[in-house]
Amino acid sequence: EIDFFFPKQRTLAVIKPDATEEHREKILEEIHAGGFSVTQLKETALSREMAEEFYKEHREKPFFGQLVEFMCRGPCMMLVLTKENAVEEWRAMMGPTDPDQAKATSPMSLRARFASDILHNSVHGASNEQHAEEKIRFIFGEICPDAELNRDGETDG
Ligand code: RTP
Ligand code: MG
Repeated sequence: EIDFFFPKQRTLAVIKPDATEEHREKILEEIHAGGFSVTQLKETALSREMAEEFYKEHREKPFFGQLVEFMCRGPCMMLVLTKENAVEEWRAMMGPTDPDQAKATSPMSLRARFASDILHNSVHGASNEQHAEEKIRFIFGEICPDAELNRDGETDG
């Protein structure tokens, strides 16, 4: 198995509460078609406190209140995606934060196809490898057995 020779990376993906059942299925299809392995999966309704902690980097932003409200209004699908360069590849698959920009620059991206506006934009992806590991630990509450796979290929940022 050739994968053995190349370090894999993990990222956290979230299908947000605005995604309909149909969107969810299509997003999951894209994930598999994109060659990601789903190594952990769970559906969770975030409490307000968890949503605040999850997006704590944005605490000072004017949209923070709305973002927290939105993220705990319904169930989220939480996924750990594993692939070489997973962080960057998943963000590319999502497309830009704002669906208008996504439609203009990457019309096949998930946000171009499924997001309704800059806040209700269907999917989340960790912004770098360190955030990915931190958020995976926060959501799944453990140090996952495959965490060691990351060490060799670790890069900052
Ligand atoms: P995410 O963290 O959810 O993957 O999204 P992102 O990196 O593309 O964007 P980020 O700047 O981290 O923003 C986090 C989420 O906050 C909401 N948002 N609303 N109203 C607004 O201007 C605004 N800007 C951002 C979105 O749900 C965004 O994904
Ligand atoms: Mg972000």
